[in-house]
Amino acid sequence: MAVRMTKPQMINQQVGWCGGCGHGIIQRLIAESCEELGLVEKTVQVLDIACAYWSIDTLNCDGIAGPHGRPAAVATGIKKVRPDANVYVCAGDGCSYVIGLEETLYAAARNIPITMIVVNNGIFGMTGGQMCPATTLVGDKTVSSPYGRDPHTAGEPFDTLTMIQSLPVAFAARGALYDPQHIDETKKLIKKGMEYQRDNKGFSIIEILSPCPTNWKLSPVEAMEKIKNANQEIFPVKVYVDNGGDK
Ligand SMILES: Cc1ncc(C[n+]2csc(CCOP(=O)(O)OP(=O)(O)O)c2C)c(N)n1
Ligand code: SF4
Repeated sequence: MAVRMTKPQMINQQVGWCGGCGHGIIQRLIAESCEELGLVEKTVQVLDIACAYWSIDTLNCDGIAGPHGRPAAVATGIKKVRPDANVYVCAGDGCSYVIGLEETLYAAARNIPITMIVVNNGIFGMTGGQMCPATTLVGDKTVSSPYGRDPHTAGEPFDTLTMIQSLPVAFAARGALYDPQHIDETKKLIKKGMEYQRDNKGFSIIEILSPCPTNWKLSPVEAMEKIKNANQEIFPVKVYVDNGGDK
């Protein structure tokens, strides 16, 4: 049966991302989730100033950009004064797991009922492709690890969701964008995070393995293959916590 795909009303025409970037796919999944849950009018997107920021023009909803690394704290403040709002963060792995790791962990530790969407592209995209200490794979070449990440000098990447797993959160999971099935599964994760927020269950975090063809210096297809064959080996696609906040 043929299925006619239409653009979610929540999406404007403007886009700022490079060709083959995963950010645009993620915005579609967010828009579809908000629309299907009837939450568009209540949604506040909280963005980081890195590549995620372009969605300030892409989505028809309220939005704010925090200083780099601080969107979890900004979203916490918004949720405190607007408990009825659908407050979600969309930010990179550098923002969420490096400079802003403290903000992310404390929002999780306090089980603040916000939804955090972390774009794990394994690099600092906006600033030109530096190594992301939390997520760049050992051996990956970046402008700050031109011979490949060396674990003896730069340490190993680490899985932040395993830290969050020990905290009293409602939902923590990782999705990926490398094929339609995983895109579909990732949307279900985002939607569940927003449902848990709507039902005041607690903090949810959805990390998404997403390509950055520009800084990985790969074609869009090669970038998707790298996620499938390499990144998901270290960062597995799975649900870490699903307790609806009932602790
Ligand atoms: C306080 C502060 N430190 C550093 C920067 C520079 N800076 C901007 S974005 C960024 C990292 C972006 O990487 P990530 O958060 O992973 O997002 P991406 O662009 O890859 O989506 C850095 C280091 C800044 N703007 N402000
Ligand atoms: S630099 Fe990378 S993450 Fe940023 S818009 Fe381009 S492809 Fe996407």
